[in-house]
Amino acid sequence: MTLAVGLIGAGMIGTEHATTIARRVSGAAVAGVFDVDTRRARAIAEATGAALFDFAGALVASDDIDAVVLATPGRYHAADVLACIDAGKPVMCEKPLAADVDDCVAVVEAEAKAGRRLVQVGFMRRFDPGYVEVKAAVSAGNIGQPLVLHNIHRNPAPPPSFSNEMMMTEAMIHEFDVSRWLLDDEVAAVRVLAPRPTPRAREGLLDPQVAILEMASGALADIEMFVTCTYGYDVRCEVVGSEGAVGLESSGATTLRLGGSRAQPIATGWKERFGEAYRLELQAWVDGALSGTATGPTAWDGYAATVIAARAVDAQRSGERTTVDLVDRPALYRPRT
Ligand code: ISE
Repeated sequence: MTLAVGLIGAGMIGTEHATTIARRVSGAAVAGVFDVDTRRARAIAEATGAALFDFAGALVASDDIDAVVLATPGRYHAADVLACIDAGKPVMCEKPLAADVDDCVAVVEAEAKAGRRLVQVGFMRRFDPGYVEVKAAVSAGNIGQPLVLHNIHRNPAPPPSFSNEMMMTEAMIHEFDVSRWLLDDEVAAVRVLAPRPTPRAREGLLDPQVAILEMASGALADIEMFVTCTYGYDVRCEVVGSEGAVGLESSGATTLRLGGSRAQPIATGWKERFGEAYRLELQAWVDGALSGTATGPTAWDGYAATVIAARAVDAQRSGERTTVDLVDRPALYRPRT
């Protein structure tokens, strides 16, 4: 069977997902597309042979669509995710699950009520082969008890409208998820600090910023987010444990040794760095949708990351240590014993 995928949101990441599904994912085809900007939707329809829909609800309800990729801005996600759950259709929702914590709770409650996993959240770092190796080493106990996780997330330049809040809600949210996932732990409290901003930062933007997460187990995770680093797209991490450390270098598979120095290339952007992770993420989602056994990041993971981001924005404004509290985790999201 081929999974007929409907795409809602044909912007940069939606177009990337549609192209990946059409060319590099097996078992699926882009069957429908909707975007408020019909020009963008038409471009995808022409490239993939997908049908054009007049509104998102019609695409979700269509008998010709088996599953949905949601790539609109986060503030529009909740209504469409809830419609997919209602229709019993798997949905791959780009991060954040929703911009608002209450909307995330509504999604978690609706899915728990439906009694089966239909939502996967687009935390693609979990599919990046480098991150997967780090996770395997930590889970196997190779480095002993994890004590500190260092995360680095640098972008060459931010979009013009990028704000201090978006540092948390749009960018660091990846590391909020990575920290929970790598350490298999929840976040108990967050602090946010900022050094003097780089002179290259737009007026008013605190850049870089550093978040410190206290994990429930007693481990710490720090995140340096620097969106105007200028030199490249640089994402990496290191977990320091009681017996050793395991780390992930930026992107460099190749190393050049020349003239007394050693050099590795740094990616120029997210597509180059995480293109394969996006493909693996979509393949896992398609496989899960076809077999009825979803495995990727859950609505609960999306909810937890949005709560951490909201508390991090509070911490950024107040300068205070801010606690992070989650609602009770429904049985659907608890590990099976
Ligand atoms: C951006 O906000 C994203 O969402 C991308 O997934 C991430 O890789 C990038 O670094 C962020 O700035």
